[in-house]
Parts: sequence; structure tokens; C-alpha cells
Amino acid sequence: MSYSPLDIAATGQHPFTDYARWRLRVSEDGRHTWHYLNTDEECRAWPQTDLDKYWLGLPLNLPPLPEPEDALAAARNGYTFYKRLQAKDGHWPGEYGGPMFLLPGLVIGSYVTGMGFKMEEKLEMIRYLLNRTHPEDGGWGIHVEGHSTVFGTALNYCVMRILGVSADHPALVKARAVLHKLGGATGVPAWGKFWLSVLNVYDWEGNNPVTPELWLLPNALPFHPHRWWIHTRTVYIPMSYLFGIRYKMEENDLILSLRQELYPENYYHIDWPAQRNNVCKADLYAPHTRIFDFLYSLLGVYENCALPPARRAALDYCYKLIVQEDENTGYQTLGPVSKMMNLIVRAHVDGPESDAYKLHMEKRQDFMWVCTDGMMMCGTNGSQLWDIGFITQALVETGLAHEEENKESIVNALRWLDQCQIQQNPKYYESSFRHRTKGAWPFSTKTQGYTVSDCTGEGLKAVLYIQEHVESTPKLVSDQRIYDSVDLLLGMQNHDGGFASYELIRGPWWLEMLNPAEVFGKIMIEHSYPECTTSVITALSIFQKHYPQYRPADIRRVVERAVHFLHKSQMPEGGWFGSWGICFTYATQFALESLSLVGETYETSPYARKACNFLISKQRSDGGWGESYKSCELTAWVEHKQTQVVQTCWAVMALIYARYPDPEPIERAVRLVMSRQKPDGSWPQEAMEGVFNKNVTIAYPNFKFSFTIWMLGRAHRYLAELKASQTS
Ligand code: LAN
Repeated sequence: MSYSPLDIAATGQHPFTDYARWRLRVSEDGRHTWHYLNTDEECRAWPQTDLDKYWLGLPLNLPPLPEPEDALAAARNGYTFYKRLQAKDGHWPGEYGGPMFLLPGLVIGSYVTGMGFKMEEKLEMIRYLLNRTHPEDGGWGIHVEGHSTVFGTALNYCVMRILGVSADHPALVKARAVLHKLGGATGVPAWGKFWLSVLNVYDWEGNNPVTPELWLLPNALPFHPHRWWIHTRTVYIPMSYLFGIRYKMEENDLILSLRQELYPENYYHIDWPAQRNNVCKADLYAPHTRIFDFLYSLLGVYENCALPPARRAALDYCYKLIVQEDENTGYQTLGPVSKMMNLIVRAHVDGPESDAYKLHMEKRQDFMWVCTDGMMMCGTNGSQLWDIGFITQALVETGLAHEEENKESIVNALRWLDQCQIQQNPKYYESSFRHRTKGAWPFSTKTQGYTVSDCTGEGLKAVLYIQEHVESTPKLVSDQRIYDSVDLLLGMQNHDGGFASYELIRGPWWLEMLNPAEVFGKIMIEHSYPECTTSVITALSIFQKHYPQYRPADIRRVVERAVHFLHKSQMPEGGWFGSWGICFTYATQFALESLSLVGETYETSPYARKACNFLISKQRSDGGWGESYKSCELTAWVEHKQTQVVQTCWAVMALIYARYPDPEPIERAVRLVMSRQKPDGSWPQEAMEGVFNKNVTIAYPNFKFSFTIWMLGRAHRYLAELKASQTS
């Protein structure tokens, strides 16, 4: 059964909320918050825009555009539509859903700290979870497209109950059956054990130790937590604090009842220490290594004799790091998981009257997004910079940026990019082990404020494209600020020549053998990624064209080493493995863009040729490409059931970068992408586009505009060039 606002409107009933009353507010630096208007008067004063309607799934009722005669006209129609979704401040908001373990953090964290939700938010969260149950069995997975797991089902079950859904509701009866069939909540993976313990429906004794004292070890040790991947350590800090004090909510009727509902066996008879390494098979992605289990047993012994002064010092240190993180990020923190854990720590230590409590409460809103199916918790506070980076480059490269009717839109985009660049290092910089931020662009907003290598690369490219190529745009980002960003990028190359996500690789490779999360792969240290590497070196090369005098030798050296990294990381079949998008299609597009920089194309380079042949071998009879997220899990190409428009665009972009000589596959792909375009210029949403930690998909719904427009415009020009060269 699907619960859609349209059905509700059609039947005249409003068991959930009236979607005509939701509005997206875009404030400050691209901050997104959804608001529900209770009166008709408020609605008249703040009318719903196309932007609101689009993301809510309400009809825009647009007239059909002229049928496109060629690929460029299709791109133009695409942008005629997409321009309507540009916010007044110049960026393109969007939903950022996919993971199914984030709403539990929001709801459990709020519940245990006494932070409420508005009724309409509660209703829409319930509707979201009802819509996201697995179509076959009624459980929840780790992400929206995944199979049911204990992690997804146990946690979201608790969410539904906290939000007020009765245990007898048919959806919960079904979910409980799935959970019990999977063995019950005892086999929930580590992060699930943590949330359930905080809620007081799992005994802390059933958790492997999350020892805060690790933070007191000398920084020089190769396994010190400051060397871990930034998301892992930022989650670990509040997690170790809450573990260290065995934080748990006071018992109440709901908690007593959940203890019965979540387990097929008697809660009070469970052998908790025996559950520490009990992880349901359906959940397990990255099993512990033997050495790790051994270390855990040592830490377990330590837990029994931990010295109170050491524990106190460790907790104080973690608390200090938490405060610094909160203040560095405007109480948003790096991501949604640490956000809710920091919030609990601050509520516990600082109390409900404190500013920290209030600011944390308010900033929960930045992650809460109303989509067609209800209200979700997003993967970050948005993907603002990432989305604006691609569409602006697409507009410049296709020539659409030069068309008179798009001028205002592109100048607004530049204004947004200008305000988004981070111009200082964080307030707490060395003391909170941060990488420098001066000159960087973040993934979402300036307030969140974290350097990401490829976001800086794409942000820099977008600025250069607009400032250097679009006539009569103001030069908002000064040379000095551009140099800051180049300096930052030049300092982010790893020893292997590649670029990682937020920082340099800080820890040794073997730290991956100590991954505690069980459901995520490759999360202990940074790694070099072909995608990040490409964004950085393309940005540097484009910069060099416009500023040939600035550090040319450094740039040349960095690009050479990066190309070498790309050569080395090509898979034997010819593609590159993608870690942040699905999967080989995504990364191969980036890698071929890099190779094209140094003149490596189909005709001139065995790497590029092999990659093109690989992609061509995956083209389907309908002209498109379709790769499943399973490729990321299995590190091997897995076909998707349906052809995917966005992946088709990536594959064609890759072929164009490599100057693939045969026009036929490109023409067929263009036809496929055009055939999927709706008369109003938009494309329907298809499968998830993104992924992280190998095992979780995440949506980039704006890609279906940026990459289609980009590919169609470029293909139009490339095909014309090919024809011209064949006839001459
Ligand atoms: C993201 C989103 C963007 C992504 C790219 C810029 C695409 C990438 O090239 C570099 C890594 C980065 C910044 C990235 C890292 C991990 C994130 C933040 C996410 C996939 C979005 C959500 C995810 C985060 C870890 C989710 C919370 C879950 C935890 C395991 C802490």
C-alpha cells in the first residue's frame, strides 16, 4: 500500500498532512527548513512555489514545451524546467535521502532528551516509514533499496512506536514478524546496539566497548583516533562518551513494552555479554577480523577495571571535542549521526536550559526534509554545493549559460558560489584535529564548514567557468581567494598520487582491519578515490589555463602523479571502481575526464581505449546503461533491472572525454535520454544515484537534471564535430 498526498487529497481525507501547506524556507547560506502553515491566511501570505511543489510531488501543471528537434534543444527544455527549481538565493535545493538509519537517530535522540516534534512532522515521519517498508516483507533495510535487516527494522520500529503508532498497527505487526524471523533485536549491528542502549531497550553489557580513553593515547600512535576517517572519529567521540557513562533513558511504559516487542525471547533472560559479536547474517557486510575480536576482548577486560580518574579525563576530553565540533559547525556537526549523538551529550551535560540544547534542537530542522513520501532525515544538511557545481558547469559547457534568458540565473548561481567559499580556518583548528578550510568549498553549506577535496575542485571550476566564460558576469571571487583554494588543493595529494575525501590519509592501511561497524566497508581511514582525484586535478588544470603564472611547476607535478594514480587504479576489466556514485559508470566518467586532460584518449592511450571498450560492452540494446548499487557492494559489475538515464549520461560523458570515434553508440544513448524526457522538459526520478561506505545508497535527485543537460549539450557538439571530421 502506498500513502501519497495526492490520494489523500483525492479522497478528501487528511490522515496525514495537507501538502498544500508545506513551504521550504531557504535562508542564510542555503539553509533548508520545511514549515507547515496552519491557516489559510498564512498560506496566502506565503504562496507555494514551483520549487516547493516539485519536491512535495505536487503537480506543476506546466504546458508542454516545443518538441526538441535535437539534443541541444532537449537540453534547453531541460533547463527551462530546472530553472524553476532554482531557489531565490541562486542554488538548487534537493532532498538527500536513502539511508534508513538516520531517522532513528533523530527520533530516538530527540525522545531521550525530551525534544518534541510538531504534530505535522510526526505524521509525515510516520507516513515516510510506512511508504518505505520493504514491498515484499514489510521490514526496513539499511537503505531504501535494500533488503530488510535487523538494523533497519528494529530501529525504525522503535521510531514508529515513539511517534505514537500502536503495536497493533498492521504495518508494525508485519515489521515485528520480520524482526523476529531475523532473530530479534539481539543481532542488531553495533550502531543499532548503541541506539537501543541509549533508549534503554538493550543492555550496555551487550555492546562491545567504545573506550573513550583511546583519545588520551599519544597522538603519534598510528591507530590514534584522530587518524581515522573523519566520519568514523566524529561519531566515535560522542558514542564513546555515552558508552563511557552508560547513558540510558529512564524506564517508562513504552520502554518496558518495547523490551517485549523487539525480542522473541524474554528480555530479562538474555545473556547480554554473549550478544556483543552477535550480528544477524542479513545485516553483516564487514565482519570483524580475528585480531579485532581479540583487541575487543582486551578492551572488555579494561572496562572492568577502568580507573575512574582516567575515565573522567577521557570523558572530559571527549566533551571538549564535542563542544568544539558543535561550535565549528553551527551545531550541525559533520553529519547526521554525530549530530544527534552530540545533541544527547550536550543535553545531558549542559541541560535543557542551555544555549547548546536550544541550538541543537533548532538545527535538527536542517536535516528534516519533506518529500513525496513523507518526512525523512537527510544524509547531510543538503548537497547544495555539489549540485550547483555540476549544473553551472553544464550550463557553461553547453552554451546555455550564454543565452539571454539564462543570464540572471547564472549570475545568481555565481553569487551563491561566492558566499559559499570558506575563507578562514575553523575556530578550533589544530585542537580538534581539523584539516585546514581556508579557500575550500564544502559539500553543503559554509556553516557546516568542512573541506571536501572534490567539492573544492568542483566549486572552483564552477566559479572559473562562470567568471571567465560568461560575459558580463561580475568577478565576485577574487584572485587571492582562488589562490587560497588552489593552495589548499595542492596540499591534499596523498603519497599514492590520489586524493581522498576530506583530509589526507592519516592512518595506516591495516586500521581497516579494526572496523567496528559491521555494516559499512572502508570507513576507518581515508583512501584515494578516482572521483575526488579527478575533480581536483581538472580544477587545477583549468585554473592554470587562466592563471598560468601561479605555481605552474607544482600543478604539473601534482597532475602527473594523479594521472599515474589513475592508471594504477584501473580495474582489469577497464573500468574504475566508484565509491560515491554507482559505480563503475560513475568513476569511469571521472577517470576518463582526468585522462583527457593529459591528452589520453581512445586513439592515444591504452587505458582510455580499454575503458571505452568496457563501457561499450555494457551498453544495452535500448542504447542506455543501467548498473545496480550491488556493484558497489560486490566490487563487480551488476546490471540494474532498468536502464538508468543518469548512468547513461555518465557513460556518454566518459566516451566524449575519451573522444570515442564511433558516433553510433552516442547517438543511441542520446535518443534514449531524449525519449525519457517529459513534455515539460523534466525527467522522472529513477533509481538511487549515489552510494557510501560500499553498502548504503543515497539519492542525488538533482543529477537527473545536471547530467542530462550536460551530456545532451556536449553530445550535440561532439557528434557535429565527428561528422565534420569524417566529411573533411
Ligand atoms: C558524502 C556525500 C558527498 C561525498 C562526495 C563529495 C560525493 C565524495 O566525493 C566525497 C565524500 C562525500 C563528502 C560524502 C562522505 C560520506 C557522507 C557524508 C556522504 C555520502 C553523505 C552521507 C555520508 C555520511 C557518512 C552519512 C552518515 C553515516 C555515517 C556512517 C557516519
